[in-house]
Order: sequence, then C-alpha cells, then structure tokens
Amino acid sequence: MRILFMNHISNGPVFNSAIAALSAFLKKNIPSIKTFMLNVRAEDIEDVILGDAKNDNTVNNISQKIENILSEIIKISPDIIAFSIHTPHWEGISSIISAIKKPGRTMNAMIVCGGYHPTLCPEEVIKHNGVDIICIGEGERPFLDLVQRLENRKNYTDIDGLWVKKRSLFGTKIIKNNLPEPENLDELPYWDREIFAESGISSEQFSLTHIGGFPMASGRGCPYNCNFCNNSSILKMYSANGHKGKHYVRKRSVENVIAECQFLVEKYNAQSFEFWDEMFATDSEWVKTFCEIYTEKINKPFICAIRVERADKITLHHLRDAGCKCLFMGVEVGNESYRKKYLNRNMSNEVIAKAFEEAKAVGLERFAWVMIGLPDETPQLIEETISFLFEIKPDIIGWSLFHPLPGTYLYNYCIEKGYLQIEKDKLHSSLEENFVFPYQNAPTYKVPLLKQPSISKEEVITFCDRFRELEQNGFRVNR
Ligand code: B12
Ligand code: SF4
Repeated sequence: MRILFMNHISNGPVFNSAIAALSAFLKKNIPSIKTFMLNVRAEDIEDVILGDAKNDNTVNNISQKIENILSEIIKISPDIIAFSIHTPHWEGISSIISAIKKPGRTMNAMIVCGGYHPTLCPEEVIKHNGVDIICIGEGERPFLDLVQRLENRKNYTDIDGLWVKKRSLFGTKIIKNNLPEPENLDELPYWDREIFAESGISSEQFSLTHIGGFPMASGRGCPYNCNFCNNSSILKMYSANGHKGKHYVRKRSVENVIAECQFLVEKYNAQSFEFWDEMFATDSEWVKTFCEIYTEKINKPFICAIRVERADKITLHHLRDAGCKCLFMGVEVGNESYRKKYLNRNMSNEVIAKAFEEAKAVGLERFAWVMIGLPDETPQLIEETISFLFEIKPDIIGWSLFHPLPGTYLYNYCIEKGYLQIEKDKLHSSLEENFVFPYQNAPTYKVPLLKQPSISKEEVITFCDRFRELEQNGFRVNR
C-alpha cells in the first residue's frame, strides 16, 4: 500500500511532527509499506485562493500551482492521501482536496484528514465532499488499523479515532467512532526523519531556531488551560470522553528520550536538539533526572519551552548545566489583569520579570512569545505589552496576530461578542454540524480577523509594523 503525506509548510520549519510520528508508526508495524511526502507551500495555495481562482467555484480554472501539485500526486499514485491540518490552513487544503476529487480526474486515492483542525471541527472537515475519513485525536493506532484493514479488505468503519464516510445509492452516512486511548509514548518508534530526506528536505532545514537542532518531543499535552490555546480544548475533549485530562498529559521516560538523542547523534551526527513539547517542564523531578543523564551521555546544546512559574532557580541551573541555550516563555501581554481575565494565565508581571531576570543571570537566552489584536484589546493595552517587553528585555521576541482557534474559550467569546462577523443564527459550536468556519479569505495570520470596537483593524496593522521593527532592531540576538 502507498501512503502519501502532504506536508503543508507555512512560514516556519519544514519538519512536521505529525507526519514524522505517523510514518514511523506505519513503517514499524508494516515493514513492506511505502510512505511518501509531498511538500506544499501554504503561501502558494493562499495566493491561489485569494486570487482569480477564488472567483471560479467550479475549480475548472484552477491555478497552475495546484495543477503542479496534482501532477506530482499522480506520479506517486498513492492509495491514501493523508493531510495533517492546522486550522488556518484548512481553507487552502480544502481547495487541494477539491482539485484532487474533481469529477473526471482518475484519482481513486482515499483522502484521510487528521490533526488539530479535524479533531476540533470534525463536522466542518467531514462535510467536505472530497474527504473520506477523518481522525480525531492521536492517530498512530487508528491510522495503522485503517491501513491494515484496507490491505486485508476488512471492514474499517468501527475503528476508534476515525469518522468514516459511507457513500451508497441511498445517500451518505457518517460513522462516528470514539476518541482513541492516548498512546503510551515509550512504546512509539522514534519520529521518521528519512521521509523528509526522501522528499528533498535535509536535516539542516529541520530547525526552528537560530540555535539549530533536531526536533524532538519529550512528552505530549500541557496541564494548563490558557483560553486561546487548543491544548485546553483537547484536554476537555479527552476528559469528556472518559479519558482523564491528566492521563492525556504524558512524559516519555528519561531513558527513552536519551536513547533517541543518542540515536540521532549516531545516525545523523546531530549536534543540538529542539524540544517541541508545548511545555517541557511539566514535572520538575523529571527535568532534574533528565538534565543529569543528558549532561553525562549527550552534553549538546538544546532549547525548550517552559512556563515562567516553573522557571525557578534550581530548574534554571539544571537546564543551563545540561546545555540548554535558550528558553521559550509565554508572556502574551503586558497587562496583568487582562492576562488573567482574558487569557486565564494567572502569573503576575513580577513572576514573569523574575523568570526573565534569573534565566539571564544563569546565562540562558530568553525568547518571549507575545500576541496582539486580542478581543477587547485597546491601543493602550498593546502599548503596555511593548513597555513590558522593554522592562523584561528578552533576547528574542516571537509575536503573532491573534486568530481565535475553534474549541477555545476565546473563540466562543469572539463569536458571542460578534467580533467574528458570523450571523447570529449560525453561532454554533465547532462540534456541531452547522458550524460556520470563520476564516474564509483570511490568509494565515497576515490580517487581523476580529472586527471589534476597542481597536480598528488598521490600528492593529500599524502595531504589527511596530512589532516587526522591534523584532528586527530591538529584541534579536546576533545569529
Ligand atoms: C511544535 C509546534 C509547532 C511547530 C511544528 C509544527 C508541526 N507541524 O510539526 C511549529 C513552530 C512549526 C508550529 C507551527 C504552527 N503551529 Co504549532 N504547535 C506546536 C505544538 C507546541 C506541538 C505540536 C506537536 O509537535 N505535536 C506532536 C504531534 C505528533 O502531534 P499532532 O500534531 O497532534 O499529531 C497527532 C494527531 O493530531 C494525529 N494527526 C495529525 N495529523 C494527522 C493526519 C492523519 C492522516 C491522521 C490519521 C492523524 C493525524 O496523529 C498525530 C500523532 O498522534 C502545538 C501545541 C499543542 N498544544 O500541541 C502547537 C499547535 C499545534 N500549533 C498551532 C498552530 C496554529 C500553528 C501554526 C498554524 C501557527 C502559524 N503561525 O502559522 C503553524 C503551522 C505550521 C504547520 N505547517 O504545520 C496550534 C494548532 C491549532 C489548530 N486548531 O490548528 C497549536 C495546537 C497551538 C495552539 N495555539 O493552540 N507549531
Ligand atoms: S501553557 Fe502553553 S501549551 Fe499550556 S495551555 Fe497555556 S499556551 Fe497552551
């Protein structure tokens, strides 16, 4: 069986952890399987959507860029085309799926979609005519089970984690199975890095930061509940389905993570690592043990993300001694009450400032995440964010324009307040059938989505320019 993963690349690194995880799991369990990956630039597709092709609903006049993608797919001739989807990319990906499934094309591949967007907006994705199956939650076992049953020509409609579309003369039926059990992370194979090499991406291109390094994950899930983050929606979903939220937040054993680092050093001559966990320091004992063994056996630079509340002196020393070069910490906004009330992030400005100061004192670079264009945010509040950045003096900032993510508290708040411009009778939850996707015509994170009285879109765009300047001139270490 031939499985094609579509790697939808936006302005970030080209490595995709979901593809790496799924391809590795398939290869481990079905040695004869052939997995392929096709790289698609999100910007190319957005240009098509926003350009002339948008006016042509029949997709007859489809752009050359999509045609090129299609001819690549035809060359590979896959049995399954797998899409891993983040919300901002759904509109672009749905155009590719429409093109693949355009009547008259001789492509019989099954379209399977997974990732955060199908998990949180399943009705929205499954209702697309071209989509055959979606995966909700973690995909390793559901996807393997599907492939094995297809190979053996067995019924595949009852696999946990999958929603399956059954078409017949009498109409279309969607079979909705339960969420799968969270995986035991120590039993999973290491991410498949070979599939990237085979598609023309070298390991030097994997890195997210100026430090460089091999992407890794030491766990999944985060115990916090920030109002803008999909981690909270996923926790809620797993809890509601009988899997305890806590059970979903997992760390690999220290030995297992160290063994993968050793493997990457031996096989790829890896010289540094990037931990892509949403929150590296969920367990301080784990961090201590990890740092001790890592120092002894690996002793190479790495980066990770940590909540400021967890960045105590002892943890910072452990991390620094083990080779940590840069800590990623969420600041989000400068106004403490706004941060607490709207974002459900209860740390004070004092705690943030202390974490930044102490990290600097032990010699770590500090990367601060911030957002602008949040609901009810005023120009004054954004000025406070800028002032606070000058106070805590991060070495690097990463800023983004706020886009509400379906399933989050702030998404629902924006809809209730009318900031997302959806008609009142269409105000449904992302899990309902008549949910309306609010991202039409909004290229990924390039324009403000909210229309709100506290600040105009033009003002937000002017602030974006200020942040670009700050990023370039103020808060950036030499590369
Ligand atoms: C590391 C990370 C990044 C990295 C790498 C992303 C990557 N694609 O590998 C970088 C910095 C590049 C990044 C970029 C972006 N990210 Co990010 N990122 C994360 C983070 C911290 C961890 C993700 C991760 O590595 N998970 C591990 C993998 C193995 O898990 P997974 O992706 O969920 O995949 C599993 C299942 O979903 C399922 N599955 C996934 N795809 C498929 C496909 C099929 C066919 C099947 C069957 C199953 C399946 O099976 C997988 C294995 O179990 C999460 C935070 C979080 N709370 O998780 C945010 C998060 C995923 N990112 C998010 C977003 C929005 C983005 C961006 C769109 C932001 C932007 N400014 O453009 C880009 C998109 C980049 C891209 N093209 O993929 C959101 C997604 C929300 C949403 N509703 O879509 C999250 C949840 C954070 C948040 N704000 O809430 N991100
Ligand atoms: S701490 Fe980070 S990963 Fe955890 S819920 Fe908040 S924003 Fe999401």
